[in-house]
Amino acid sequence: MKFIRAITILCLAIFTSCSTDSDEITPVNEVADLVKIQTMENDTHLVELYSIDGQLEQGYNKVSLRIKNKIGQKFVSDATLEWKPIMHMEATQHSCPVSEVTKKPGTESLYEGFIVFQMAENQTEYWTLTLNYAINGVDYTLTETINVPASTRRKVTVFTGTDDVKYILALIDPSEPKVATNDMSVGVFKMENMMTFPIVNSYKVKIDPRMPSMGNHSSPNNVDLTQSSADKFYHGKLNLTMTGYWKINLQLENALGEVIKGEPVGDTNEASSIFLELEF
Ligand SMILES: [Cu+2]
Repeated sequence: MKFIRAITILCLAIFTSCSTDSDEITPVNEVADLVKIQTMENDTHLVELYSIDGQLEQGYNKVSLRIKNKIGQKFVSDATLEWKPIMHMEATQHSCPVSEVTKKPGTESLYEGFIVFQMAENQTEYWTLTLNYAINGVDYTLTETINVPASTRRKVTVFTGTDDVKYILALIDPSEPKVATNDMSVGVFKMENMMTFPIVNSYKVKIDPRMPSMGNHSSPNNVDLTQSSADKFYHGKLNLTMTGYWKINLQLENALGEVIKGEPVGDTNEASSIFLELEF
């Protein structure tokens, strides 16, 4: 009898605490720290595109999205999807480096990934984004024009190596440079064809930051970028000793340690043929 009473009290305690908890749950705003870029639409769904500042631009972009059912206005939590950006140029069409689109951990409805726009739109040439997605075994698709303006400083560089491969190298961090030793990361991709841009593995990105306006001085204690097995990007340290305009001269080394693009900076050579830019 005593045992049963104990169980009863225990059950009551669990039920009481559970119902108290659920009463207190307010819906989490999963896009609270994001800004909407645009809402795309087909017959069945609204797709909201987000980024940190509500814009896309030439270079590396982290993009989030959520899908809302037009009927019921509920967000979809169990979609599988892929995206395909296409640049419509006068003479040709091509895509760009992209990640897979995956559910953001800890959210119900938010999906995320990255897109590297190696070219900006112009008066006559533009980008579209196609989303192919499936919900409960039913396939859907949606395509809309997106705005990809040029970045003010060079955040992505496209070049051909001595191996005749076309590469795309994009700055990821620092996105907010400081007078400090900054964590630096870039993505390195190769152009397999007009539509496929896989990540390049086991290379090295050598960096030499310079201030052209101040005698082209460098900074000490920079660390060249090597590939992380976790995110497949290239990581190193970038020491910025003052604010202003910095040109980050680059050399790309293949897995054999051979430089396949870029030149060392010195007295007779003020810049490498490949570089990124920062100004802060
Ligand atoms: Cu293009």
